[in-house]
Amino acid sequence: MGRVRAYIGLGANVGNTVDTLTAAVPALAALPRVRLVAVSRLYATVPVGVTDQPEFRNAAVVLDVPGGPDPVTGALALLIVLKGLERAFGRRDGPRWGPRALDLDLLVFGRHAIRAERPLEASSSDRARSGDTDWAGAQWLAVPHASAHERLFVLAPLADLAPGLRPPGWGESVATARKRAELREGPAAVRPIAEWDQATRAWEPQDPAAVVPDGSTGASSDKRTT
Ligand code: A4P
Ligand code: MG
Repeated sequence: MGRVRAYIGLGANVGNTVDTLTAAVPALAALPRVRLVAVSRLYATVPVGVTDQPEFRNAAVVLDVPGGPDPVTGALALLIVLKGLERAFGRRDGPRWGPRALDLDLLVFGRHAIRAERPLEASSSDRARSGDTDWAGAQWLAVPHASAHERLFVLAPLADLAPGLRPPGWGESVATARKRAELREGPAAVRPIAEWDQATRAWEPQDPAAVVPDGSTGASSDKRTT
């Protein structure tokens, strides 16, 4: 099927979150036949869902990945690798939406809308949740990610990378969805704190004075890695 643009959401709120996310970027780039295309800004974000937990750090990356023989197979192969990386970075059992060392969500896989049964290797280690009837959705890979459209902590970094992207089923662009989410959640919920620097391969703290009210930076910056 050729190559596909895959957008991955990164999140962490346990341990040294910035170090974890910074190390996760080259780990994603080093995956077989994967090319890292761009990295979003890093955001400090107020917890959503389970609110009584530490603040998160969130970001997103664009990867150029093998499409696989068909979209379902290609996306599942990528999900399995992402779940393996989560475990390698110390993710342990925990409640849905609870604290985690690293969360890697497959937000968008090209133009494909996918709903597929979950193979065992693709499940997270969060077995404690198997008795949770609300958790039935976890039996599936859903792409675009089921809650990406609603959440500013996903939409803000995604809008850094692809503001004009219209993921299948959304009926609007990422930039428009981000604006609506920001009206709902307020500008303080998701704050850009650093820009990816390809030279140092790390997020470098952002000058607060350079942030204009819509959350973007006044200066243009190229986050592309190639
Ligand atoms: N799954 C289905 N579709 C996907 C997909 N597109 N990408 C399945 C990744 N996984 C997908 O996910 C549970 C199961 O969903 C997986 O085993 C997989 O088979 P998970 O990552 O193990 O659990 P989760 O992250 O708790 O669930 P979910 O639904 O991905 O939640 P979210 O949306 O990731 O929410 N607040 C802030 N500020 N920042 C955050 O990053 N994250 C969460 C978790 C809650 N609040 C947060 C944040
Ligand atoms: Mg997740």
